[in-house]
Amino acid sequence: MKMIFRWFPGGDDSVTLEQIRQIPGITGVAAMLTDIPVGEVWPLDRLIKLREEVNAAGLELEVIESINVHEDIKKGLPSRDKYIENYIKSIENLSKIGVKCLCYNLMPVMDWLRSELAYPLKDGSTAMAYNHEEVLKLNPAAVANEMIGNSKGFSLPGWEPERMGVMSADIEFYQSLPEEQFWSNLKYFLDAVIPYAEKYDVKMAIHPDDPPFSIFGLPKVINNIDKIRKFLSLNSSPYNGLTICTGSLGGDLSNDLPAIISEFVSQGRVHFAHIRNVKHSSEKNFTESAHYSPCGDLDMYEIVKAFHDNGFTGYIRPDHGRMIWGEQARPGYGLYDRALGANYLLGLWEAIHKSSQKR
Ligand code: DNO
Ligand code: MN
Repeated sequence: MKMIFRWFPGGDDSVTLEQIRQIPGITGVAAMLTDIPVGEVWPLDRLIKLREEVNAAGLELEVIESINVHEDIKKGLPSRDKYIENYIKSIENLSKIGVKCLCYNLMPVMDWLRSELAYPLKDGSTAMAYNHEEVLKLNPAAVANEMIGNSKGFSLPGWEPERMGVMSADIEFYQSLPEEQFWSNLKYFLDAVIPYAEKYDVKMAIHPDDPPFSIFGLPKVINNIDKIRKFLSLNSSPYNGLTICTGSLGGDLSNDLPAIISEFVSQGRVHFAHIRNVKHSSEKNFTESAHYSPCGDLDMYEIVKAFHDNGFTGYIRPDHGRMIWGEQARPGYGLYDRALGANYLLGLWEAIHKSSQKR
């Protein structure tokens, strides 16, 4: 297992590589080129520069999070072949700079969604929150603007401006697309891309849908154990793998995280883990909490143990943190709370590992 940290290059992050390097136990970062329009090839020269910058700070760049998948691929439009070709070319370029794992998602129209980016917690910190009723009240076309406004000038990772403009039309498209057609579009993508992921030795790791329940009638891809089984069976290569994001799947309390982790880690299908905690006030309403188990609904000991005991050898990163100690940063991606999270997770791993050796 390698503990890494998400970092946004190009001056897009208030957290520096030098700071990340000082967090005990962090060996590398998960990064992305934030300015390449979705569907275009990630240029090799830009990737080489990125790797050099990361390596110069004493860190590794083995994980890319994420290359977004063009909507035409998810919709199954004729133009998808050109975008798939570009995606494959990007994977080839990633392999040339030594990337081992590519985190991505196939959520239609939008990546993760929150109703509040700075919800005040009792301890004086703020965290991102999801309130289902509030989200349903939003006019989809206004969602993007609203979130940008709340985020005080930060744009959301993975939300390209041109993608926001066509949001309403896209939502209507998916509302009338038969669910099985959507799944066959995903299979078409996987069957085209996975052989190249194998060839270039870059493991694909799909991120779960966040939140895990349907909004605006959009189909869900990865939100429970059955969907994960279905997705993995679309293409049985181990290069068609998962990012297990505990906070995303944990948005639905009926998801048994240790059972999900055990099943897919033991099959060698999990390559990356985002570990964080959530605290529900009702079934579909939650705030992101500190990583420590008593702060939320998820049992971090059981979660880390499920990874450990099933022989997980991939990458783990702490996920969204709260804003604490007055920090001003990209929502979810400050330094302090994620650093606390990383070291808590490393502590759990060490304890679980040492006690397993004594047994
Ligand atoms: C949120 C992240 C996601 C993730 C993408 C991967 O903070 O976990 O945005 O990077 O879904 O494509
Ligand atoms: Mn995540």
